[in-house]
Amino acid sequence: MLKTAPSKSSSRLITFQHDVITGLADSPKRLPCKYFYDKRGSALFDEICELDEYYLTRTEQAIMDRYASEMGAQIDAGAMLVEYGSGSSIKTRILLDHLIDPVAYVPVDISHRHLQRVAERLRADYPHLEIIPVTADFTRPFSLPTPRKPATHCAVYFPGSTIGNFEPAQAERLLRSITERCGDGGGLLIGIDLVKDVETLERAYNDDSGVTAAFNLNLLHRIRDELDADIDVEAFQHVAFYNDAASRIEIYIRSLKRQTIRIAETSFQLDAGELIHTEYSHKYTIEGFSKLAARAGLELHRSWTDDDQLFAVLHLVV
Ligand code: AVJ
Repeated sequence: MLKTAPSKSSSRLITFQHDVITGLADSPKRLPCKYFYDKRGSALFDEICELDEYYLTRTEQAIMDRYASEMGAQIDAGAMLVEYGSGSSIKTRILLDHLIDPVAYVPVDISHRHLQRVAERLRADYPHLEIIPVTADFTRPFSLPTPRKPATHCAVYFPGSTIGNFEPAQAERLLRSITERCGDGGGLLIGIDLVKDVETLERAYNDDSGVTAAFNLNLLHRIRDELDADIDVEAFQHVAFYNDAASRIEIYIRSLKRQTIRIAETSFQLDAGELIHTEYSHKYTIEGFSKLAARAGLELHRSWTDDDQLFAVLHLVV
């Protein structure tokens, strides 16, 4: 038989296994939140976005609906719009509707199949816009495609408070890479979740119907099914709370008993009550975020928020 390089999907699996084993070997234990988004995880996330408790998506969408024409006017003609973590590209549509002669839309997402389906629907709805999906983990270096019509500049759209997943130093590094990618004339349109009362924040990550819990614990299902791991997924629980000092929601998976999980040849011991960190969701003030962005070479140009100041969309320029 011919020897071939590992297929894309098998190398993805190797990376997943490597990241899981590295994270569980760490102390405290952790699992990267980017692995939430397999097919089921992406569907659960879409469900979260519909929850009463989860104000983020609805509020950001309302800001987009209300101000998309103002936002579109900030982005010069001839732009290649690159979206980081595009998911279902729902909020993007209103922006696309208001951009002046964009050259291409490049949704970047880690979930390959979901991205392909979304791109197909966009092509049907925007026949005059080149849609170039890129399957990539935007936290790692990746190259941008060259559109058929040359772009005059690159505008990055980074909605959804995804930046909140990163610790400030990482966020700064990611913003710096966006600055370098965009170059002069480029800019960033970014959605950030604002600091607010603890009750509202904690409710958003502990919904009554348990969708967020299922979303978090889906990570264990993925590890069990894709890595053929030995895990009693019923013996774990979702935990989410606000850390005021760090201005962030912290999400964990708690082991309900002392137990061992096995992945490939490696075993991991968990104590009863032990936490596996899965996600941070940082909350910012507009001022605080602007300072962070300034350190990465981006200057606040405009900001839009809702009447209750729950969420903000910022336009920053290089
Ligand atoms: C997609 C990162 C914005 O932090 O609110 C929702 C993910 N996690 N519920 C967030 C999430 C649990 C979400 N982001």
